[in-house]
Amino acid sequence: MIDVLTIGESMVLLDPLEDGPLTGVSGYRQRVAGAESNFAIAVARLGLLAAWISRLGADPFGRLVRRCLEAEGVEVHAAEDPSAPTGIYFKERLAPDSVAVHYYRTGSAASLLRPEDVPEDLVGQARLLHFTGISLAVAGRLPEATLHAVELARKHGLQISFDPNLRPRLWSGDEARRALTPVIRDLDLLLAGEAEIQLLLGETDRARLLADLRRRGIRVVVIKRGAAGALVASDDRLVEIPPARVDQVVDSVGAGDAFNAGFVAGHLRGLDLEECGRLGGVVGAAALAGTGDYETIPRWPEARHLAAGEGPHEVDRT
Ligand code: KDG
Repeated sequence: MIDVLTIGESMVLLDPLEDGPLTGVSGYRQRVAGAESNFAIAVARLGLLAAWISRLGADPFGRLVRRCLEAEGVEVHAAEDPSAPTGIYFKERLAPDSVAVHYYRTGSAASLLRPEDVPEDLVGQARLLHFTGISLAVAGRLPEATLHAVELARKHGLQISFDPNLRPRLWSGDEARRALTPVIRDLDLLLAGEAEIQLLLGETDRARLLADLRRRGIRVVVIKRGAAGALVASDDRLVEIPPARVDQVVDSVGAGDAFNAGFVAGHLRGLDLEECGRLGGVVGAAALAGTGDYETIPRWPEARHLAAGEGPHEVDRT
């Protein structure tokens, strides 16, 4: 049984050795990143079985992505495409919370993932499918493949979680609204940044926003509010999650994926909404501490400990 299945593009991340404009940096550290694989890695670190569906270039970068995910315990279901490359992107860290991204991913192998590449038997073995708006924003066939995975997940009775993950470099607000509004319905979990869900639904009033989401059949709504914490709403509960303690903000990219993983890991273990929110908060906060997207994410015992407010304890992060 797979706990969490996800689908999307991962890229080699060229992470600058220094902060500031890329015209001035002396070099890059090679890493791996991608919202859905960040999520899968974090879920695996939190002790659950995660699988990731994608497509990789038949190139050293594709091998690097596969090796990195497998080393983190994620089951990789990705064919190698001999005629399309693995995508690459650069981060440009102007400030910890102002990180620009530069993509070299047009025509990448992952963007060409087709519906028939999504193995139905694999979907049938999973408890939850997690997908994000990035997979629907990429030009190519990945959006179609992702929506097919969602259809299969419904057919097989999986829980479904979704994060809009708006990326302005991939599409405009209007394009995102057109594509994502129909997707935001009949979900078990919606995990969204406050500004992005307000933009997508054209509503800033909290009560009206939550009522709209309830009408759309969203069972649990999680609104991520950054330094203000989070709000978790279900049919009968509305819980304010205070912000987790943040020791250091080095780079905010990937923190949302980490929050999602903490929340979902708690949810799949049957924890109460508030505990799930606290787990999301501490796992998200941990991701802020490093320049990579996921490297500083804790393992389950440490995450539980932090969420219980007992303070950090030493664990092996290798
Ligand atoms: O959430 C983090 C992602 O934005 C990052 O890893 C890169 O997947 C990525 C993307 O498409 O922007």
